Amino acid sequence: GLGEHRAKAERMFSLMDGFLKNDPISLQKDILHHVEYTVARSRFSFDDFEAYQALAHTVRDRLIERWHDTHIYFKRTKPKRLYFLSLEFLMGRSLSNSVINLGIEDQCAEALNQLGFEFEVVAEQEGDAALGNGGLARLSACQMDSLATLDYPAWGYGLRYEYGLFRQIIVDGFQHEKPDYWLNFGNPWEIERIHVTYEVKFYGTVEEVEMNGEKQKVWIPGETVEAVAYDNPIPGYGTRNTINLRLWAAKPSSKFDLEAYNTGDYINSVVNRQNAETISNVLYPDDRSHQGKELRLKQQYFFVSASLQDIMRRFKEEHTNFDELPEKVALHLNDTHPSLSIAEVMRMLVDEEHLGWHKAWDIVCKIFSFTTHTMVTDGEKIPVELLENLLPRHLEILYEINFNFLEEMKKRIGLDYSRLALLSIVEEGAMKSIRMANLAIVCSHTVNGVSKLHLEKLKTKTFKDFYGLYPEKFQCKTNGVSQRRWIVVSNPGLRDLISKWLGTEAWIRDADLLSGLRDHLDNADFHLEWKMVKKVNKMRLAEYIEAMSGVKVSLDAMFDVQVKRIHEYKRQLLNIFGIIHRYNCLKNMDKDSRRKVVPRVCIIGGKAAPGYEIAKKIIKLCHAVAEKINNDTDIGDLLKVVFIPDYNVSVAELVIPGADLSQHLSTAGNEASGTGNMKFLMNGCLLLATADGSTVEIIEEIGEDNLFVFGAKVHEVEKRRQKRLSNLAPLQPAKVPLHFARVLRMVRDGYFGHNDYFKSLCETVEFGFGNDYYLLTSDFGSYLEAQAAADKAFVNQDKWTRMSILSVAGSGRFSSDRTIQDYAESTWKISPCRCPL
Ligand code: CR1
Repeated sequence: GLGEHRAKAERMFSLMDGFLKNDPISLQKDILHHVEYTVARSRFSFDDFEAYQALAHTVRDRLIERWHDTHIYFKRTKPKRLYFLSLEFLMGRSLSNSVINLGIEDQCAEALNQLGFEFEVVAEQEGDAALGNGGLARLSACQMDSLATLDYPAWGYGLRYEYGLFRQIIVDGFQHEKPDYWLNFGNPWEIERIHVTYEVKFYGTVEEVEMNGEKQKVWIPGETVEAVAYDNPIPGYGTRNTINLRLWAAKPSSKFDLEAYNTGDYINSVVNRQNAETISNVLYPDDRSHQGKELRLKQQYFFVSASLQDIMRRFKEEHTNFDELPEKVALHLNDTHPSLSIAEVMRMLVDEEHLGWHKAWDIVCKIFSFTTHTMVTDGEKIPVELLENLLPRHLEILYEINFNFLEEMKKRIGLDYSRLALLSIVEEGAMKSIRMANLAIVCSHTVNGVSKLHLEKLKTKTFKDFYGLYPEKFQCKTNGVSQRRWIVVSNPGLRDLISKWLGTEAWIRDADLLSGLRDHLDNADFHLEWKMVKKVNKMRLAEYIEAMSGVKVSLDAMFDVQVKRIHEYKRQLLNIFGIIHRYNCLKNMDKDSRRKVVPRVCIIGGKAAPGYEIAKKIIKLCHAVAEKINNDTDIGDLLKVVFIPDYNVSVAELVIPGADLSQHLSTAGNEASGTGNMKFLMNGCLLLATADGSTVEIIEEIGEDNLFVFGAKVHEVEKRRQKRLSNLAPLQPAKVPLHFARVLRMVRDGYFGHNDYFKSLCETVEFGFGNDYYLLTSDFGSYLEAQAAADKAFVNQDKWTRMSILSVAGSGRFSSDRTIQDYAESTWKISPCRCPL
């Protein structure tokens, strides 16, 4: 009975002796316990890495307590839940973030200290969890942090790739890719749930059967693999709430090789089992294009199927009627990658729950929301041929969704077949395929852009036709980043300074409070401390640069940084051309003029997709230019060029706080949002940027005077491109600015060596070839002016410091807390559910 139950619970609780304690002595005991029983080392002799492992387990225990309490609380209160579906999460390291969010950083540092270790050194032992490519993936990580901190009842779902994003090795200036087998030394931040498994099915046929006198489609699958859950606790800051990121790994199903086994083909049956495991093995390293690969499709469905089985199981545990689904479940599609979810929910509701098509469709249209992260029109597509083979029943469902949709459209817009063809979820043609974006738009109640400018483009260009049909669906949720990760974890000096001058740490949960820094804008002491913090961060970065590349840099120089994925539209080439131009100017100067020059350290970092040749050439050019300039004794400290290899989250945490200036050079209209700009802004680094993506809103917030804006605006870009292409004669040499032509010629003619190799790179900006699609030629002059303005501002350190303070003070709006609250209230319709202490 109930009494017995309670007595048992009480007995258990007294055995547990309450919760784990967080004073330094208790932490120390736990660390030593884990050294001995988890890491299996002697408590008298263990190294930094083993100390890391033991501390990580100590912290993990505390995360698990909170995780449990949060889940029990959610289960009891049954709030509407958000499920955030994303194929990529770039979590980076977890230790520092966890101890900060748990509020036990000082205690941990002290505990380690007494054992003879230093927290910073121990934290450095952790490798990155790099289960994603770039912007989209890091955004997901920041958003998880905000969901937990704001107490939302949310779960993240993703894939547990065994190989994360490749590690970038530079050999002789060329990028090489090394597999990132990140689980090699174990991962204390995950909890393997060997009992949470689902079967995921592939291939096979669809048959029609009679069921209760009605014809029903059933899918008879041909292959089964098992999905195993790995839970990654995500602690909120200033709350007990700790939510879950559940990642799936593929395991061979215990059933599927029975036949082979019975027929005696033992070896083949084992080999087949291994094939199953490859599904979740490796992250695709292309951040923009996915070209109809079967394995990629398998990954997507594997992810979708396991997640939705888990979600539906939980829903059924808590509720009895599917009519309640839209009030209790919000499913968010992070880009088109998880869009198969739509077909899968239909299949579950129609084929398994027998709700009937219309009822199921009605429900589906109320539960999905979608965010797109690209400006590109030509989005993700799945070849019908692949689907037909791998997921035959889903293809039928997609056809039916499309048929109904087109019928409805015919009623609305008439038999305008060219318009209907554009709207269609199915693309006819040489390669018949499913347009994932169209699917996501048709079936979601909300379609979000990631900046105002992005939304505008979605409405007027990319999804113009859909916007005409469903104007109310389209919304803007400007991206944000977590100030916990990007100030508190990565810039402790700035954190202390901000808290001291604001007189509170409340800004860590409420970034709008950062605007209070404006009250001290002209305080000399504040300026002094501000500059000191930057100096210390520059020192850290300088040490790292020297260790990585052997280049010694001067702390008096302006640290100028461009770090992000390498892409033509991001125009790293414009940066390099600017550097070459600066070099030419320095070479032509007399001694006196040189004395007035602001020394620069130009830092570039980022990975190129392995198959993206031009991007790889940009990396090589960067090294070739660095080699030439850094070894020119004539130039000395006036100009240094550094490529930081293997840019990732933990490198970003080091680089961003140490930057004076950061560059965001995308040709206007190409960067959906950009989030790097926000991280630099929060770290008091000035931006040199085009009016693209979210930078437009940064300009709105801090004013044009507090950053260096250059280049064609969005509306000018189209005109310039048109002009260029309609120009029948190839553009006259005279129309290419002289200094641009000169820099280009130097690269093409081998001034930096490798002229054959750089030829195709040069051609991207030459007429008659690539036609300079990204408009480097026409933006070059304006770019150099912005650079000159930055130099000028840097000379006046008072002015620079003011701009830097105003950047941080204006960064509150770019916290992911603001983004998430907006999503929660207007898109997901979920409310905070705060677990009591
Ligand atoms: C966009 O290119 C945006 C992030 C996050 C990127 C970038 O402008 O800030 O998404 N897209 O919304 C991306 O990574 C794979 O696509």
